[in-house]
Amino acid sequence: MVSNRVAPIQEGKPSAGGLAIGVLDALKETGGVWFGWSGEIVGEAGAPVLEKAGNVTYATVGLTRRDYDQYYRGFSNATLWPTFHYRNDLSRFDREEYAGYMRVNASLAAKLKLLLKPDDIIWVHDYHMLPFAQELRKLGVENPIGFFLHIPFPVPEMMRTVPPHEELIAAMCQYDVVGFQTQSDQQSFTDYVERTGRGHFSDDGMLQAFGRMLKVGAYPIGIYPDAIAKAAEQFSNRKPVRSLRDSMHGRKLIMSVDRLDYSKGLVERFQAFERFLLNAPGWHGRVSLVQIAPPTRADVQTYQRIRQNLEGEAGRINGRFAQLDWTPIQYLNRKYERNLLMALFRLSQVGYVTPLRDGMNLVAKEYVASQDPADPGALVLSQFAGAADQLPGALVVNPFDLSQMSEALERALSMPLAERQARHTDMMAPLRENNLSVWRDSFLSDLRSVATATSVTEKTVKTVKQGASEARRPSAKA
Ligand code: GDG
Repeated sequence: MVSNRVAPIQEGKPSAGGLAIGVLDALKETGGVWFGWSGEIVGEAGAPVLEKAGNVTYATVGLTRRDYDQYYRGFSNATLWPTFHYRNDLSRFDREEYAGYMRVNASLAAKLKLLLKPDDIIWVHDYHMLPFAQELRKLGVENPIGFFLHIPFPVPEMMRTVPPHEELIAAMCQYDVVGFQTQSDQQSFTDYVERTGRGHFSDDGMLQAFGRMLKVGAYPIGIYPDAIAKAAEQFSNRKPVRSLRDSMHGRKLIMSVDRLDYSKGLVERFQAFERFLLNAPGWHGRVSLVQIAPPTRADVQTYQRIRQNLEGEAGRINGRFAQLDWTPIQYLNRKYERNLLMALFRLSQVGYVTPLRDGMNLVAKEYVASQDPADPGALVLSQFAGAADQLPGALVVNPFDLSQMSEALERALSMPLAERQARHTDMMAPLRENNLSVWRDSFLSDLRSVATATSVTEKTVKTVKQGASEARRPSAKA
């Protein structure tokens, strides 16, 4: 596994971030190496440091300040992240940052190469590493290399706002398999390649582009719903959960948990809750919204702005509606232990998950899995989260429509038990069917078979070409 950030998650330690959760859970079962950045800024980037925990070996390297600024803070998080989430108004392009992004990919590829064995298969994750396979190929690495994008892939018009878009797409075509969260992300990618005339699909469904043959597919990431259900139940009596329960005095609870990111639609969510309080005065004093939002990328400027904005909105709305014994919004800007979060989900009556764009959104899936089947909460979910395709029992909303979100909150809070149970059952079935192992195994099985097919084709092509040139070559006798 290769990703920008390697998170050596120790059990019980808080960690926010969907990629880390997914990759670690998927790797723990099979064992393997996880290669990437250690999270440290160093004077000079050295060789990978290896640490083994269970059957996973963590191979990490530091980044210099310049690498961090250009590759991570710059091109990855100030150009690609906003554009891929349809916020090109927040995106900036700087040639030097792009050069830094390419340079770091090349240097990480060279470091990984030192660790590679001939039969390794390499699975690369996310937007920080679009050109990683291309750099490995330049070094002569022929192992199968797959890529999975955890975030949305934008429509071609949006992709073209990133100046080096064509180089990036060409680089992505150096992988053997390119995977997306949803069919529509996959479609956006293939639309780009086909409309620019840079590739076409052959009869066997493989994409031929930029001189390579690759498989493009949708592999929606999952969770382990039964393990989550168990953890949620077991942690239900932990002190912080009990304290929250006691402080609610029988009030209903709406729960939201997100990294503090503008793509998660937090401001709109607070405003829709405000609209709900305006429209439904009967609920005053009877319901609270708890928003947990651990900060991330705090040194990227747009993230500082969203934080200020959100704090302002929470204060304004609370000032407007709070009573001496009731605070409508509890806004907590910190991380919590994972299992505790699941228990908080179980305690609440509504999961309120309304990103403006999201590759998948694991919180929505975790919310459903955490519920008590005898008395489950209802889920209000944005239509722009990949998870909306997979959770048929959710109340799906447009996060830009505050009135619709306000109505959905009211409906969720008043939903009869039988309907909540039916919706919960409808959602648990697909969560079990498409759990995290299915995501991992289907991706890896495609990667193995594509790599085998490609190497057979290449060998055949080589043999045929050799045969042909030998036939043309005049024999010594002649
Ligand atoms: C990216 C894509 C895609 C959150 N706060 C805390 C905490 N979390 C955990 C959640 C969940 C994870 O972090 C967040 O995952 P999401 O999927 O919701 O969002 P991103 O971090 O943006 O993830 C996303 C994902 O990758 C996987 O492919 O679904 O679309 O953007 O698991 O529970 N965990 C702990 N404390 C917290 O305070 N322990």
